[in-house]
Amino acid sequence: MVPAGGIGGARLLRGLAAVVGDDAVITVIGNTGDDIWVHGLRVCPDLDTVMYTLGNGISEERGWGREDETFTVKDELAAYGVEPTWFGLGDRDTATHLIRTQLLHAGYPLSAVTAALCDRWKPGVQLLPMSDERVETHVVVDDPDQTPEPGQAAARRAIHFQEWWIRYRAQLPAHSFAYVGLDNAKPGPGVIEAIDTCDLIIIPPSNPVVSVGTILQIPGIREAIVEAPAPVVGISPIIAGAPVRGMADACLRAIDVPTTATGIARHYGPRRALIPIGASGGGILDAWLIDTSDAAAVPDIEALGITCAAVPLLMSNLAKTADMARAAMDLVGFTP
Ligand code: FO1
Repeated sequence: MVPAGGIGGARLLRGLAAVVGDDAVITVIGNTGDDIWVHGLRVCPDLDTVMYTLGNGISEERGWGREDETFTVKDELAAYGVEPTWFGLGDRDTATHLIRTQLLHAGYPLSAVTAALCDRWKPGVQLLPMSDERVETHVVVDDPDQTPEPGQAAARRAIHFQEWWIRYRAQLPAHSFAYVGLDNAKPGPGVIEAIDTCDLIIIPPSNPVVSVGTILQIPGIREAIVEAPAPVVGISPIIAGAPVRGMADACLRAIDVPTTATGIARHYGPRRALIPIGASGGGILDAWLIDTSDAAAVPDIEALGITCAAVPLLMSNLAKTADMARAAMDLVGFTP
């Protein structure tokens, strides 16, 4: 089972699928906190990134949206002066949003809609939304439209994660994250069952705050992973103090977590406390794979009660990603 966000999670899944082969069932719990209503369409970026990446429709260059994409509709909307002009709505991608929006309006839950869309893309994994309820990540920032009076603190405003991420490139310092709708959200169909019955849990190199972190916020999911019978191995999204892609550092700063492989291991926490032996550590990790450039951190991470190894973590091609997936399995003694 893999709780995944966008690009990092999707790319790891390609390597994992190559290692375990067609007979294995990979269940992906997809982050839906990035989801947004745009021009009346429901857009689910992290679900679509997994679906397109594993269905071979992804734009490799962008890491999101479709290959061979055009943005004519986006440009026409901008010509009308319709906001949000900052959102990159692709023409091919719009077909996915139109179908999803129609099915949601017809009353189908997001899980059923996602399954229907995957009928076309055949990603080769079971893609389950973390929840069928709407949960949206918002970011509390200093209001960019207001200049504070001298000596006055800036007014704060919550903006949608996508506006912070795309329009402001996460350059507006984030004070905190708010998960709108979280209070009445429950795990989507099949999510807890997948955690309880799977043979291995891999925490992929997705954004630990707004992707994996959001999934763990859904009541019941984190608890299920802590108690899961399967081993849990994570892969660091931070190499030598920087995210490989994206802006996870801006997110980690907002929650006072160091942008280091060790910082995130500590943030996720050990599943088993060192003392008393085997007691719950309250965390989710049995093991943590870090990059060779961070090898000096292995002893510190092992001292947390988390088994650790350092291997090359750059997913620059399928073979290297497959090696990473194998190394993660080896670290917890799992053979597919
Ligand atoms: N990311 C951008 O940086 N710019 C965009 O214009 C953009 C549009 C977009 C449209 C559909 C979609 O599924 C994803 C899109 N993304 C875009 C990526 C999106 O912001 C993701 O949520 C992040 O990459 C984090 O996972």
